[in-house]
Amino acid sequence: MKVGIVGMPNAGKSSLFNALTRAGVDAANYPFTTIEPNVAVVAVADERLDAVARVVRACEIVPDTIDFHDIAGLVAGAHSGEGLGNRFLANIRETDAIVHVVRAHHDESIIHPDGRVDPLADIETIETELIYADLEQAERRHDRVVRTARSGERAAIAEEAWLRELIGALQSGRPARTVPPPDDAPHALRDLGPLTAKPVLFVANVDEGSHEVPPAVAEHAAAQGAVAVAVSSRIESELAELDDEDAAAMRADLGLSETGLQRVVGGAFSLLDLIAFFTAGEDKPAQSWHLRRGRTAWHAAGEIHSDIQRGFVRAEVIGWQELVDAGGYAGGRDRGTLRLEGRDYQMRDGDVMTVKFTP
Ligand SMILES: Nc1nc2c(ncn2[C@@H]2O[C@H](COP(=O)(O)OP(=O)(O)O)[C@@H](O)[C@H]2O)c(=O)[nH]1
Ligand SMILES: [Mg+2]
Repeated sequence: MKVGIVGMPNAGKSSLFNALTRAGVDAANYPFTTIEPNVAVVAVADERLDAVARVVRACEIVPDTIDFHDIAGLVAGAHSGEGLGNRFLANIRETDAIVHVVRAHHDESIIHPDGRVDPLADIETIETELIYADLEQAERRHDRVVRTARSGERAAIAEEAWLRELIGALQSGRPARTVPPPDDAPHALRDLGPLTAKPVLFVANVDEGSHEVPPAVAEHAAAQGAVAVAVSSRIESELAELDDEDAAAMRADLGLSETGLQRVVGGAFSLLDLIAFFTAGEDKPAQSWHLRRGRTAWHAAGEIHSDIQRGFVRAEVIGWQELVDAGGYAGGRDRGTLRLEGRDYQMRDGDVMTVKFTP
């Protein structure tokens, strides 16, 4: 899962990103992860995975991760810029969700590009850029689809009508998420990948000692069905420099219960309607994975490896709590809580799965 961090210059994106990087995972456990300077790979902590690992005597714990991309260069007019502006837009197009950092702290020593602290105005500046970027993309795509639609192809006709509606919405300042995708052109939304259709988590970068999302930001988020959290990017980046004990003491002093980073990671995670499932075995890693709700054992197998999906025969499935209660797989088999399921079994949150497959 990929999340792009956007916001005005000086909003506090890089400070938040640095804190996330230091809290990041040991890359050795994730051989397929490309380590890039603007990507922070952060583990999604899950106590259920720890319990599963203990009961099956797994050799290590490998939590699933979220990649946070620090996306610089979003300023008013970026959508029309050559080079940097376009490059940054390509970067967010590939993400599953957006974290929108907005300055709400009043430190006068930090310059604001527009010379005033106004979180709602900043949000609107960024959202306008994203809408312009989507509009340009949608118009370009429409020019092409209009020609295939003339051939009478059903999917092209549906896509053309959808693009026209989308262009109208964007022109009147409404985000792409307000226009439902066409039933007859199932790939249209994914092919276009509009930025303003992605789920958004607002992160209000607040004054040290404040824990409140400014009301204007909270209202704006609520109106979109989005979530907003308050974080001090500066404190989080300072806390990330300390060892655990000192950080805990400083948190207690500041009256911060949960880490701001956990709020950001948890918030980003809840944006997508995902469930967790686990794989684990004795002397093997215990691992967590994520899947869109409603997906099947066959889809789950594909998350693990395309070979496992291709050779899928059946899956042994048990709920994590049932596995813990039974003291392991053998106990689950005795109690009948470990079941055999076929490829169409709909995965549930917290399932522990072992796929039998022909290589
Ligand atoms: N006082 C204060 N300063 C901050 C906070 N977050 C970031 N800054 C400062 O604001 C400046 C810009 O922050 P940065 O994270 O680089 O912003 P970016 O341009 O969005 O990446 C830096 O000097 C930070 O130290 C904060 O929560 N409080
Ligand atoms: Mg930056």
